[in-house]
Amino acid sequence: MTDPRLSELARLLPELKLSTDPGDLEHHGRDWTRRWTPAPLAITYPASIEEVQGIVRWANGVGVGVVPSGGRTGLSGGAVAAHGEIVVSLDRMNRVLDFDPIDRILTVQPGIALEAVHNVARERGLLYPVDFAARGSCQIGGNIATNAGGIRVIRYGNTRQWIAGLKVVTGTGELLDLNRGLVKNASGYDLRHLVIGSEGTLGIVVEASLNLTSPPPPSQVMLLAVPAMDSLMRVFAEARHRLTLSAFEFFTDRALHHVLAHGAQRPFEETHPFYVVTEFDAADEKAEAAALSFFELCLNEGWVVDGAISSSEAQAAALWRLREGITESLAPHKPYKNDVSVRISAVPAFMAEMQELLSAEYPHFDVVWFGHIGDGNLHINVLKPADLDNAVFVEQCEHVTSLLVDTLHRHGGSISAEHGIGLVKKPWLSSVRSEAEIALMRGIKAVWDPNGIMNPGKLL
Ligand code: 2HG
Ligand code: ZN
Repeated sequence: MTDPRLSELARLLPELKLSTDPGDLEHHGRDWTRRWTPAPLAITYPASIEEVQGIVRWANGVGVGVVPSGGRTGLSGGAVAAHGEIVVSLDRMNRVLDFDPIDRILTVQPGIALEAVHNVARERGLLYPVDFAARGSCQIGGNIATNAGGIRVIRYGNTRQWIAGLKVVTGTGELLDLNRGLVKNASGYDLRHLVIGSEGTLGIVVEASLNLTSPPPPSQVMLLAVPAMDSLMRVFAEARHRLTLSAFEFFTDRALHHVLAHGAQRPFEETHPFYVVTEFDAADEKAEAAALSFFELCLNEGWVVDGAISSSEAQAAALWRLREGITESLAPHKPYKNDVSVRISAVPAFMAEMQELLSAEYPHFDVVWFGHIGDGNLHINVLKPADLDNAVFVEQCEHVTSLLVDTLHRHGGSISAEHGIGLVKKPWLSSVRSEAEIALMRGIKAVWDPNGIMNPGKLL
């Protein structure tokens, strides 16, 4: 280790696992956004809160940026280390620390995978309800730092709703123990909620207490073929009225085209403009009958032209695969991603305006729409035409984003619904947050992280 700053770190924390191996720098220096070339100074793998504090104190002393690193499944560049930062990988801090059945609180280290949290909760007869396709790779610390959403927000809310307490190492290396699992705590600013969604810019989550809940009754999954966006809104209103929903997702024929090309099974013979995947409680015959009468109504009204309903877990999983496999199926086409939200009622007008703008200016682009339409959250992936130069593609996509920003502005929407601002959406932060809000955010950052070392360049 030739860098004197790293020798100093090794001297201060002799037990700390540290790597400058090029493979590790490459692996831990980036997330699922592939736009930046990783160039961290080194990767650290702390095994304790004290080691995390030690790293942050050292970084303040030598003026090195600190990039917290979880599963790095983010899509906004929030975990990229491209400027000689020290990466703090939480991979080794992945244990379950405590479970209290009276409180129904599970206390974990930040590096535990979301799927492992699901499994531990299930073994206790309970549910941790935040869920999305990256469950096997993403880590709870990253979920908290980004206030992760996903496919069950419609029923259970975002990660924020499930955090009973947090231990956080601030940008000065101080350890905060926030809320301690209390249900009621009316003692001033709730700093826990500042950390949730702060994208690693205020501190590092080093322990989390998660609220668990009762699992829902058995469910069914329905796939619906929908001829028009207005019909889709009617289907949604009716589903919400008649069923107890735990998900209401949509995708377009282009999305289906790509998942099928990636190996999924074709659900219907014909293709249709839109598809809905919805999951709802189906505890007994009465609930199943309600689902069928909902389907019949949609069919009779012409809002739906075809449908399939799961009658086993395997069938439910196969229907879910059509929606959850989309991101993976698009990856080889180097997609430029946008993740936006508008009020649910504004979705049809917003989408129609955007599609008109896109087909006028970029008729050669394959634009794939899908997402959590029951939350007003749409994912818009523009795929790179094979013959288009990458730099030109990115330039044109940034213009697409500015079209989106204008359209979103008219509909009161947001440029980031659940993926965060990170590096990718930073140029557009001021389109959704006022000058006064951004000034307050900067002020808060300066108090938590006076030397500006925490995840530098992200968000603000
Ligand atoms: C999803 O909902 C994820 O599947 C990824 O948020 C979205 O790939 C995307 O654009
Ligand atoms: Zn999503």
